[in-house]
Amino acid sequence: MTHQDKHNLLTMKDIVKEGDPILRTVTDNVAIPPSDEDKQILNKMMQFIKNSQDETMAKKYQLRPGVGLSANQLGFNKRMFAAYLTDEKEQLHEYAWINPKIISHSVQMTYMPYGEGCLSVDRQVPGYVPRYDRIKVRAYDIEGQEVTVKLKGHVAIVVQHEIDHLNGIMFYDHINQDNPFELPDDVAIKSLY
Ligand code: UDB
Ligand code: ZN
Repeated sequence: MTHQDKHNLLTMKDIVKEGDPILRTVTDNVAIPPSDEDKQILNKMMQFIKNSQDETMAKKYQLRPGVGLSANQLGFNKRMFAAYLTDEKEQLHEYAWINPKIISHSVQMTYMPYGEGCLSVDRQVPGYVPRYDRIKVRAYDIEGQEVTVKLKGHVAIVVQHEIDHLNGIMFYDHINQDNPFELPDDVAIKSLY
């Protein structure tokens, strides 16, 4: 790690917190192929997530262990996000996606049994966040190549959470106002775990 890199590291203070209007903005599409500047932003976002999952780095820079980050969480009005996590089958998912779109989804829904949090939200918000169990996403990767990927379970939840950010939607917008642990009864729902 060079001196220069260190000062370019994203930390929690770079992350926009709830209340900032950028988190309620429907973000703009990014030009394809992405500019060097957009690629650099996306690479830094991915590095932040990886650092946050590295025990040494997380401790040193006080990072919350994250699995995804959208560009508007850094204040950029740009339609792109990074996600990095291993799924239920120990498969690694590493996505740096531009202009992502859910092109189809299951009727079946799912939710995180302990609810969701957010790197932009410094409080606990109890309640179930119903999500599609399976999604098919079309996006452009950092090289500007179109990709179509089918996802399910936890990684599908993460990608829906990030695409929501790009549409100005927060996870708690999906929580039932009257009873946070009530689920919609018009669809079959299963708990993730
Ligand atoms: C997260 N992390 O990064 F089930 F190994 C959350 C925070 C807000 C708690 C840091 C997370 O869910 N980590 C996690 C969960 C597991 C297993 C595991 C690590 N986000 C990302 C975010 O706010 N992006 O905008 C919130 C997640 C809640 C549901 C999907 C994204
Ligand atoms: Zn979030």
